[in-house]
Amino acid sequence: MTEIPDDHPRAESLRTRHRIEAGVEAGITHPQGLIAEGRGEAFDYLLGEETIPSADAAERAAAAALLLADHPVLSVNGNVAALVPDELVELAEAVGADLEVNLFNRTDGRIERIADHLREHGAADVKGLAGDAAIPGLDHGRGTVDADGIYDADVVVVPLEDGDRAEALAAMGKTEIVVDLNPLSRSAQTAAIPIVDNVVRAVPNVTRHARALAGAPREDLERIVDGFDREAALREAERTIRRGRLVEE
Ligand code: PTJ
Repeated sequence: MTEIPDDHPRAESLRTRHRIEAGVEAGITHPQGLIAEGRGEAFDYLLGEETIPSADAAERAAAAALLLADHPVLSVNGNVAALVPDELVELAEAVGADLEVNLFNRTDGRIERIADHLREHGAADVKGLAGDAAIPGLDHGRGTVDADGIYDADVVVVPLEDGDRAEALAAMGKTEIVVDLNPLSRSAQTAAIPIVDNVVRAVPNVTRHARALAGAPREDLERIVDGFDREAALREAERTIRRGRLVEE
């Protein structure tokens, strides 16, 4: 990997790009993940490559919803496995969630490689290999999940999710937390809690909030979830992107 100087103004963004490239080389990330990364980078650039206040509010509401959940599950695809494996394991531990590999471009080989990768980063148990249940309304590949994982979950975190699947999961009555840099994507528009932030910032931020809220009374957590205004958050993100924030080249 080319050395990226720390003082490069966009060092973090360039490192993120290299992690996706390495993920493709390792057979973890799908080649289409490179295109998804490019789209994400464009939105992130316009957001100023930082967590805007409405995204931080969404991250806090997400932490509260995960702490309130009976069975929270974090869905892992090829992009997030390459970008934030340690951070996903930490979030799962902080909120008592399962990790489930769930792929848009599903192959058994890639599921196994991602599960191994997460275990190398400290995950005790990784779901997704059973594939013994189906999300109603989706074709076989895209709808396959684990019966004791996403199928059974009441709260699901779906980073960089495809719109059809986000809608189908919401139709099952699950509380959906989506991480997507595009506030206009169907996934963000469908989510109970849309987090318009880069997954590399969003996942550690949700963990930080969860640690701060651990042990809080249920009523306090419920107040945080109920007080989150998804429409206002989506509007603020879109307004910020349309205006564009200055990021040095
Ligand atoms: O590993 P698989 O087979 O499950 O495939 C995963 C990808 C991401 C390739 C697949 O779901 C896909 O093609 O996604 P899309 O339709 O390109 O959507 C990706 C969305 O995520 C876009 O709205 C991007 O703006 C957004 N995005 C990309 N990178 C990030 C991001 N959002 C947050 N953080 C990022 N780093």
